Amino acid sequence: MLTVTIDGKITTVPAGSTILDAAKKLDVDIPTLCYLNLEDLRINNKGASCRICVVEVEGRRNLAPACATPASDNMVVKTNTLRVLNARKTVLELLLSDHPKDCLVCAKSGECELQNLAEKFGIRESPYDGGEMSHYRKDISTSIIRDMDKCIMCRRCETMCNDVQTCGVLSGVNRGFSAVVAPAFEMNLADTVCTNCGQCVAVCPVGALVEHDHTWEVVDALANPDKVVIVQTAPAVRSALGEDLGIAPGTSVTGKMAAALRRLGFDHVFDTDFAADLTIMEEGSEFLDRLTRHLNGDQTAKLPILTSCCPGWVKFFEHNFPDMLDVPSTAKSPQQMFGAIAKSYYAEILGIPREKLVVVSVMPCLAKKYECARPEFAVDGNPDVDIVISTRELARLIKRMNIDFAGLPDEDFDNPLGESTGAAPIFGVTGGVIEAALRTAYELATGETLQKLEFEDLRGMDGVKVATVQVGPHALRIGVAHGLGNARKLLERVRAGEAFHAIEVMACPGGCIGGGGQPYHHGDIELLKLRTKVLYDEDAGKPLRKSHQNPYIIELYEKFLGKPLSEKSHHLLHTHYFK
Ligand code: HC1
Ligand code: SF4
Repeated sequence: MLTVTIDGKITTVPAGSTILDAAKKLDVDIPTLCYLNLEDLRINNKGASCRICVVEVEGRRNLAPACATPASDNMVVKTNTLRVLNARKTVLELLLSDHPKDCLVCAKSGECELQNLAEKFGIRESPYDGGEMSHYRKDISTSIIRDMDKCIMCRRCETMCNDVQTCGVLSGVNRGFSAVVAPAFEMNLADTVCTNCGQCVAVCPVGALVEHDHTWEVVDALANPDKVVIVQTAPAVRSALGEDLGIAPGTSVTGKMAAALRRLGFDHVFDTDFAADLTIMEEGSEFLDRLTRHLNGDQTAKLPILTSCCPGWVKFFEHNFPDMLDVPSTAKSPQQMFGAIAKSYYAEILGIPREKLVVVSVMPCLAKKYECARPEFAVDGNPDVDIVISTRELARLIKRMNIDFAGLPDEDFDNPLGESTGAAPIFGVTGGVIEAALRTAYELATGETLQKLEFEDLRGMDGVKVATVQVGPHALRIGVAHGLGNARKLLERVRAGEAFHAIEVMACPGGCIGGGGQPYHHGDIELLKLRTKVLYDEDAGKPLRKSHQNPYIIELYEKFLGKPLSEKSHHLLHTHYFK
């Protein structure tokens, strides 16, 4: 261990630690901008490019960046000398001299790390103002808006896109005022292999990368007397929405969320969790069908089955594994199953044409905005899901409409599309979809009651998890990956011939709880663990915990779909993939 003194306080840290690690241990605040390190998720931006974290180290002539300078034994550090403060102030003034001053209308206002530091350092103008500035056109995709005039070249997005997600879309190009982080040939994101995962947005410290906001489309729809407007909320939203509305992290806000959506004026408040149960019925049945045929020697029955509910992952495998498009499950995602059922079964119940119904989704994810716009998810140009807003956008809408969220009572979802079992909320956590599928597949395959519902080997933050699960006579080899880089590693193993029966992939680190549309986590891994706990607790507290027990799913099959994998189910609930 190394002994380090910072601002007169003494601590010990293991070899390999940085000055910043030691400062964190002592609760000494050193400002950072480019720094990002979520160790459990192997996310580490090593750029050390912004130099806002400089400190004085006794015996050294130059100031040292705390995030990239290794601690050494008996090191003495000062973080708040005049020299340090002046250096940080200059860094901020230089950054601000090439940064638009439109904070009033910036999507990141209030959450911008640069704005917060400028405030903290009392910067009112920059002596470097008035010189040359960078100018780029805005790049607007269905999911993401890139406004590179605001980029501070911290390169967090690049690390995320290339090292963590292995998508290779973003890289720093050019020099001086032309320097920018951009796709190849400065193409629009929508024309690249970008998966819309939104993880670059999740880590951008400023307003250079933000979600494409669709809240005004929702306000317009709600004000239209000719429309019936319904809403579905994804599993992970309830684990984090409260964070943006003054409620302690780690608090489930499911009941308050349902109440708020009702106050916003939605005609019916439903739950994607209902469709998650439906997904298990279809995907679980597809898995058992493929497994049985495979065991009977049918070469066309491909294994492993891959989950297909994450649209970032779907676009990733379409681009990167075009030779394996017959491997993923054909089941649509819960979001799209919900839309298809709402605009057929539920529109029939209401006795209205599908065009009169507006389906709004609240998702932790930015790729869901892209997913609902895919042409195959529309009938005669009318989409199954009309508008997607993120968790952050819902919080914004609740504030805009003056709803006292913390003071709301807990309310239930409406039925028939609002009921769910415990298998559904865990969809929002890495490993949860496959755990939910196994609960149902086990009982359907064996006819026996599953005694222990928690599959501990499939839980946790390891990037790739592999476990063997006994289902009757079959020892099933299951894989789980979260983050697209981990997915790539696992899929390469499959391509190389390693045998698996089923694999779950979620594009975002931690699963949807860490989605690109969730309240900003600012690199706090503990926050992601708290969100995970909310969803596991919600599962544990439900009276029914297996999808096939959901009474409204049973009714949907009896009254409308027939049975899983029926012709009608195939037509409404399954899809195909494109090269
Ligand atoms: Fe997800 Fe899913 S779990 S993809 O992560 O399968 O977004 O929460 O809604 O569709 O149910 C996201 C979450 C979500 C779908 C479900
Ligand atoms: Fe890369 Fe995901 Fe951002 Fe697209 S959305 S640029 S894939 S990190």
